[in-house]
Amino acid sequence: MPPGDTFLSGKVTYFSDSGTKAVPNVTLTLEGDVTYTTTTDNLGNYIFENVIFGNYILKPSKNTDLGGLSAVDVSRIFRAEAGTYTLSCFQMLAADATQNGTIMSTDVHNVGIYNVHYLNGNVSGKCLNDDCVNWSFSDTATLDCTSWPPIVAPAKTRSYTPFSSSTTNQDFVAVRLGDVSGNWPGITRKKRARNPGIDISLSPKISAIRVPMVLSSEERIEGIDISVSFDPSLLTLDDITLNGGILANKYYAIESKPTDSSDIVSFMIYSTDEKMYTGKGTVAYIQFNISEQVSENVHTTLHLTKFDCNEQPANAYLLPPTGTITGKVTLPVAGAVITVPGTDIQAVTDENGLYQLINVPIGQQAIEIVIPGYDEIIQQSVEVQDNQVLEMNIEEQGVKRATDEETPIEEAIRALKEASGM
Ligand SMILES: [Ca+2]
Ligand SMILES: [Ca+2]
Repeated sequence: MPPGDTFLSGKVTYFSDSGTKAVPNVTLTLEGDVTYTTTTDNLGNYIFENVIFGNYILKPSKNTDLGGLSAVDVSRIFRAEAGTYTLSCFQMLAADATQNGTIMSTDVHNVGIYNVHYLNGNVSGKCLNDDCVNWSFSDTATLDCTSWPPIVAPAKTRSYTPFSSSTTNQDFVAVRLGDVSGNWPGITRKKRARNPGIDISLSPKISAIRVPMVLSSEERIEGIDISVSFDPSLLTLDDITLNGGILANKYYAIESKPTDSSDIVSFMIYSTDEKMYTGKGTVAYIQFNISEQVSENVHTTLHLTKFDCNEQPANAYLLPPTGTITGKVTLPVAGAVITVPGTDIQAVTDENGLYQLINVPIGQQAIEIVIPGYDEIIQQSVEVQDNQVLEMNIEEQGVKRATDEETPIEEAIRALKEASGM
């Protein structure tokens, strides 16, 4: 049995996209009298060279490239468990994240928790199953799953008893556990202009804020993955809720990463039924408490660092928290114009002098009032609270009525009219 130029080779591909997707960095261990290891290249190919004849077991393994999980996968595992969504054989292998032969709520839970930690950039200590296995393999691309469950794992190894001549096509099909949709390695983010974020003015009177997250393109929403960065020295995550948004009281659930000292909060929204909502608008609200009561006005910035809808980057943005100002101008005027300088927020009083300004940014705000027949612009300063209605009445006291003097142009027009006998 000369070592000679004997070899054993094959390829590892992913289960989706008809096996066209190569899986690099798979470790292959050929174990026998002698043990060899090698890894797949960027095309998924591997080769053992100069293998000594003898008995061997060939085993693939992988613990890298852990993307591909999302709210869409969680939704599909949830619906498969509920019996409303049908999975292919390989999708069932992916859905059984706990590797116990059945698809259950623990699979939904484990993939969900893993995904929000992955979004947050830290999966250390998080596992999909007791053995912390992330990948599964099959020695064949054609599985028969008509008798499942229980899910029968295909052979994950190849045996050679003995290996006695060079051999090719010793292929494996790889499955990233949890990736039912088959979009591994996940979203590759193009370098794009950094989201400018929203600036929020915090003041001593504000104890909590509520920030809407808006999907601005219409989608049939199966799953959404979101990350928001914030300053943990000023803000503490209180809650994430669908209430008040377009997905409230519909078939959706939220999974979020428990709070820690991180400056990013990640969560996902996944559909729990085939009746999915199609539309755009505010999908959820993040509520923060002000962690240490600020003593004066300070500014803080929130950034939407990820917003993927159905495993694709989506058009989305955060809205600054706002309040409402209502009141009455007690001068006997309709048509007084009330504005928030520097914004396009404006209201005009009705015949009773009543007005309402909505979506006013929270914090200290200057308000300007222009009243017909009065020659000064009234300026007032108010403290706008998150999601609250503030009453501000404007009274005549101190407001100077305009003089009846003609402007030079009016004077010129009158003089012309008089001269022409009109
Ligand atoms: Ca399971
Ligand atoms: Ca996926």
